[in-house]
Amino acid sequence: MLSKSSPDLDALRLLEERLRWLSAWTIHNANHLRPSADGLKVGGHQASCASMTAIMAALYFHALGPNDKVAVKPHAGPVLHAVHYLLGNQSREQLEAFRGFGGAQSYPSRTKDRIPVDFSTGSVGLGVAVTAFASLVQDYLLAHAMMKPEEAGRMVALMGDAELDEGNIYECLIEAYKHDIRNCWWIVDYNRQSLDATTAERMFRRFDDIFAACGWRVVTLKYGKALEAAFAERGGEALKRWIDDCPNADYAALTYLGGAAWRERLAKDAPETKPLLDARDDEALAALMTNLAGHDMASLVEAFDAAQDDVPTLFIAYTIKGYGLPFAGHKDNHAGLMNPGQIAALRDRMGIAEGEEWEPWAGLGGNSAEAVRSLAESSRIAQAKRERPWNQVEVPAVPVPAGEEQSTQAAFGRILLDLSRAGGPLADRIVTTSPDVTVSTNLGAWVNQRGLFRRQELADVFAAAKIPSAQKWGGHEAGQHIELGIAENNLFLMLAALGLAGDLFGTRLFPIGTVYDPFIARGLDALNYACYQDARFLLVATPSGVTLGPEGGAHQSINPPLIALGQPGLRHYEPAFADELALMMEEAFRLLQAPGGESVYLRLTTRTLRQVEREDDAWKSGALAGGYWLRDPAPGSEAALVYSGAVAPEALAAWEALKDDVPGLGLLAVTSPDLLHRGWTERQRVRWKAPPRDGEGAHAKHGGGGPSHVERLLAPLAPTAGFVTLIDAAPASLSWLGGVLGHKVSPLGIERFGQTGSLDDLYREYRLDADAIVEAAAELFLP
Ligand SMILES: Cc1ncc(C[n+]2csc(CCOP(=O)(O)OP(=O)(O)O)c2C)c(N)n1
Ligand SMILES: [Mg+2]
Repeated sequence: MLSKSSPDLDALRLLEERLRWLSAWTIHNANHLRPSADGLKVGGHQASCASMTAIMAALYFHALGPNDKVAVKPHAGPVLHAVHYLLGNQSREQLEAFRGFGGAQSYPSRTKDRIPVDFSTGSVGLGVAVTAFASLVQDYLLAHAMMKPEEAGRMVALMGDAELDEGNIYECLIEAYKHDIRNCWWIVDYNRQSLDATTAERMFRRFDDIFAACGWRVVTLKYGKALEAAFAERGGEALKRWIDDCPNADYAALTYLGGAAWRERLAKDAPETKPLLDARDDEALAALMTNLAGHDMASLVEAFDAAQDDVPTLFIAYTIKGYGLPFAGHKDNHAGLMNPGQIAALRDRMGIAEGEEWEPWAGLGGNSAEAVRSLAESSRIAQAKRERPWNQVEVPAVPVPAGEEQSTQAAFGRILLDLSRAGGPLADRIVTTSPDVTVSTNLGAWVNQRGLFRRQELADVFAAAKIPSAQKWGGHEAGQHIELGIAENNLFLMLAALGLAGDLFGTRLFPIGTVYDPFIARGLDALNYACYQDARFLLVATPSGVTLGPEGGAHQSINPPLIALGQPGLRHYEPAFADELALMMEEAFRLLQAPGGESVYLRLTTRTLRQVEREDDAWKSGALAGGYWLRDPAPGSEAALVYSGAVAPEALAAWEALKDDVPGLGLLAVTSPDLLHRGWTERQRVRWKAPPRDGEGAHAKHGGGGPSHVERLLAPLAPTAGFVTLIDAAPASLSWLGGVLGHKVSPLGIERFGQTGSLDDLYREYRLDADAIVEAAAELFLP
């Protein structure tokens, strides 16, 4: 263990000061020095940064190993940039452009920042929880010998205490406990302030209980070494008692007011502390009272060194928001910025000359500078192997399940079963996961084949007792299905972590998550979070829409296709037939590992449909690009029917009914409203000659130089033509198609909550049946 006088600690303290300075200066520069054309406040969080510079110095320059991965509290992003600036991984230009176009990001971003960022953060709580799921993924890879034990590391979350209010933390804790996760540290910057004010003390000690109940070791880092020494002095016990009883708001306010205020208050509330007060001037008293362990290097290093086993550990590090800055402790300091006079005073206090603000080691004497630099350079994180190449897996042709009548959900289960039986590298890299809907989304056959993943053997009690069941339910290390509890938010965090396995651990996995379509909404922010950091996964949502019939209104999804239209990084396909689904799954496996690829969302149904006969494969490229003519329109046709997914039979029936009265009537199958829309807007972007936006390279091929796919599809129709659109979802999912070439549209779809009933009842009630289509068409096409 390191002692207080160890030179390492002194160097770490200097590094801490440097992080505090550079993070404050980066934010100051962006707000006060960089020219602002629009007069907007740039922002940044100097107080939130200062709150955890000691924690981050101890972590990055001492505790972290080369395989450890960290999710950094979003508003401490500038500290992470400062760490990498000191390590030589970050440029001054990027720091100068902090929060500017193309500069260092406000919140750490895996995809946009130029420094190594293990997990993006921003939406509080999610970046914390994803580390627990990453620990589970690491265990999965170790168990499957897809990663060497010596490459394993610790998954670390640096979190604000307000993040402990997010429900997703507790959903995650429960799931993590069930899976017995290891090698995970969560370090709470326990400054007892959130954005608006100080936080409620009624939660004191409650967090400890909750985490301990879920199998975590809780390490509370409350008093720094100076305070602990003071407790041994005369009056020390009274001081400790007073601190322990002090409400958060009072402690924060006194911190802000400083030494004289502490003295007055302690003299009044705890007169026994007089000897302690008499022995210190105001400045020393203020330093003592803010010597919380989260700012005390010796305490931090000691605590991290003492937790070197694999037990998941919560460190509650007491801190002061804005530590060492003029607004330390002020309840409004969350977005507070030092004014030019205050930053100049801080610079002088740090011994940094004017004009040398960006110099990494400015103001340090020769010996100190050398010690600090060598500590930084020798830190294990400095030698991290950050870029890990990984192999691509060959994607075999995905055969179409046989059967004249089948649903896309049944076909999905069948395809996975066939893939499993055929074996091979792709099947071995598939990991399925589901929030308690494994059986009802048709993953059962796959799970029977491949088993549940469990680090400890899980006996299949029913099978052992010879109780008949179609479903095997035994778990072992080789299993390839991760069964989750019902909390859908965890599904998306699980998919995020699985979908980053390549970047984090050097092995690409092919994660497939299944969920009921309406409950996507339950995990929407986590889904967005997964896409934002370019995790790759296949999301299979089934059943969907009112087509699930008697299941009723509470389970009927209406808006997921609109969600998909607005979600970058997620490609929506809505197949009607098994051959479309097979094609899309094959494409998805390619996309999941393609450098410019993305995740895929398949919206499926339990409705059994008579399959269409194909004359050739010409439909396939269109189906992958978002749509194809199931019945070609005549050139110059005045009319078409347009449908997506499960309502194909109604569209076909209406087409049969109308084709004689409306010559040249086309029938367009839209397999992806999402892709058609993207292609259309991409084309506009090309016309405007704007460069592709960040992360959208994959879509460029749908626009390119020529007309987009949707423009080509609609081109045969007469400019005066009209079409009816039909989808078991919000009609706006397709109605926009009229805007592409200016056609008239009559949109059909679901706009009200559903109810129970047979398909006939429901399609009649919600106007999805052939009669409704014919009526809508009559309005459009007939004079
Ligand atoms: C989901 C979500 N809600 C709200 C916000 C806005 N926000 C940013 S930080 C924060 C609270 C910060 O408190 P804490 O986590 O304690 O961090 P501190 O700055 O005190 O270290 C809030 C509400 C957010 N980023 N994400
Ligand atoms: Mg806080």
